[in-house]
Amino acid sequence: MHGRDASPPPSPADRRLTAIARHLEGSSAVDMDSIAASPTSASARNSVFDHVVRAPEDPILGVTVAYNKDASPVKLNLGVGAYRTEEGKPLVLNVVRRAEQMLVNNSSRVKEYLPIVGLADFNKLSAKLILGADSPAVQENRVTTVQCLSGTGSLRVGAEFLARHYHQRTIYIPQPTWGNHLKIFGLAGLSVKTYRYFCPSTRGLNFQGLLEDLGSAPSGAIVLLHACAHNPTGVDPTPQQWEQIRQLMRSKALLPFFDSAYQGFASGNLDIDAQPIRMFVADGGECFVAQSYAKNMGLYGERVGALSIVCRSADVASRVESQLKLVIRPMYSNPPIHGASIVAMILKDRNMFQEWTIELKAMADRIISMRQKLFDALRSRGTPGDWSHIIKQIGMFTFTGLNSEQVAFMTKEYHIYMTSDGRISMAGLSSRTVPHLADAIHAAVTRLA
Ligand code: PGU
Repeated sequence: MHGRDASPPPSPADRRLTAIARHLEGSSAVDMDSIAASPTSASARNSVFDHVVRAPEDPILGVTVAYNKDASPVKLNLGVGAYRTEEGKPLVLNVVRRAEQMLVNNSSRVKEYLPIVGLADFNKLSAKLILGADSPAVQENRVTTVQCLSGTGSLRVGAEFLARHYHQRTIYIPQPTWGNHLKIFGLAGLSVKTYRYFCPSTRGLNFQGLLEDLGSAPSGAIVLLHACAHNPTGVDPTPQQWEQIRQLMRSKALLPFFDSAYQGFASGNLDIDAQPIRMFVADGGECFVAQSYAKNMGLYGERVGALSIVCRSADVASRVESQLKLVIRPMYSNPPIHGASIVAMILKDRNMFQEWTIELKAMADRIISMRQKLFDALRSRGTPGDWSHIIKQIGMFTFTGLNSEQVAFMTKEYHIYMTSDGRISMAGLSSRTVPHLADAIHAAVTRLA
């Protein structure tokens, strides 16, 4: 076997993945032959990786990298969707601290590997949290839930499963959407298309465009839906619009894949924010849900999430789970134990659950109060334009309508960091920093109209 290339020739799918990977790295195709043939002496040939092109920073996480390099005392990071207190500090929930303390104090706890699908209690409780405690699908064992690496990992495992086992390889994602969706689904081997979602002139939902695009999607196509608090627009369909979307999708056998990264952050209520998903599950059809505990439990770096696949029978669900294990095992073998243990403890204990919902509501309320403060501050400055979308939009973000030039100006002159599409993480604002942001927006829109 030595010296022999054991890998089979690349398939068309492999070649497509390589092309996507190259594109994402920001490099064009590299001519390997010309590199190998060039008459370079051993000493001048510095590295076998000399041809590697520097990739651009991530459009969202790269904002924090730039922010960290800025020495200004007034700098403000409104890029990443991560909650901050009124003092501008990251928050660890009291209930999370309490759960961690209990875990540490329990000397019978060990650090053995979890099963491939993760912590059983966590999975069961996560399914109930998103689908409802009395969900018939859960009671009939028609749901398979696997613990994954936060929302991103849950989306990726679901995407890989679909690429292997689903007959339709096209997924429709909203335009715009969280930037990572395109990469997650594309690299899993699915063909990614978009459906109209946002109307820039009304700064609201383009419902007609959405219905038209989903209406002309091929039968069976997968549709990525934000369960609530759409990122980056902060615009969600109304319950009546959700019902119309459901009817249209079911009539065309479109497969719903919900991304639930903000349960509890939109309305402050976990059940209300899960309603769109529950509508789809209630009709008995299939449904995918990726859940993240990054925001609603503040467990960002613990990477805790779950993928649930709702099936039509318990038998199908158990076969689907057996295949999910084959997806997960060669990726990361099994998920981490600590964060999932915290979540399971909080979801299981009545008092802790109650404490969590109160802390969650307080986070959601603080964000809502920032919306009003920013809106008032712009109005009192007489800033040109209609800023009512700041108070109408929902969840962690405001999609301001500021263009990339105005954003660059605010970063340069005011040390305010945000994504270039004009998205502001409202959770990063405080009463103290609102005037600074309002000054910056005012200057940007009056100077760079
Ligand atoms: N889905 C959506 C809609 C999201 O906004 C995010 C996070 C995720 C999934 C993934 O979250 P996990 O941390 O993997 O659970 N978006 C944030 C956080 C930064 C990022 O881009 O990952 C954001 O600022 O958009």
